[in-house]
Amino acid sequence: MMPDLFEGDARQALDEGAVLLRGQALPIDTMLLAAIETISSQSPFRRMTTPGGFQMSVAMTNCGSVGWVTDRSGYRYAARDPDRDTPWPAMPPQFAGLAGDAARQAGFAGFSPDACLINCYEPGARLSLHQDKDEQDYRHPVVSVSLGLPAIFQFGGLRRTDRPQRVPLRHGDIVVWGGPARLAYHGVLALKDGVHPLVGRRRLNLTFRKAL
Ligand code: MD3
Ligand code: FE
Repeated sequence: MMPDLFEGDARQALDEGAVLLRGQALPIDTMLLAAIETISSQSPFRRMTTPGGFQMSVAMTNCGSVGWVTDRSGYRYAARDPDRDTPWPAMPPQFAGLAGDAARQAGFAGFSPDACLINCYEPGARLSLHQDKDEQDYRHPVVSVSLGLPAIFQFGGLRRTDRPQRVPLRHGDIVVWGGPARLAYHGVLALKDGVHPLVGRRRLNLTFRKAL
């Protein structure tokens, strides 16, 4: 049986629970970019401060009923944009649809995200190795969508010291992280300079989560 052919068969297992859907967001890239433009015109990208007092090199915003934030008091999901004291922009239905489809293809039927963190990398920006642990139920996967300049993503094991693998993530790639991969350490190496024809001199990454 070859059920994967129904989905175009660009599926690649990176590890147990981690499924790469190469190029699967390409057909809707302009819709995603237009929606990110609208969202960031309402809740602009900003470089947040970590609890340790460092300013992140990645600029972030969110859409959805809650958004991920960090400041001197810690990391958390918040219902309001702290810079504007307003709710985050709503998650466009096409975003939730894309994330649900991707999760289903990776074996996580019924994924319904309530938060979408949008990361903006300019050349030199990076994300050091971390775990995503601020969500309530780790049985839900995280779905990520890469747009713009390519980046080297690294992901390791459940301990920070596990040697990470390096995977290039390109415009249109979707990755679903669930099961044993859900709590894997991961990060992004410093973005190399370049210009993407649609996105310009940056990389955008959407991560869909069910936080609550
Ligand atoms: C593996 N973002 O926002 S996406 C993050 O490219 C984050 O901006 C990166 O790590 C980025 O927290 C990586 C891939 C990713 C996202 C979430 C994960 C991989 C993950 C959660 C658990 C395991
Ligand atoms: Fe992460």
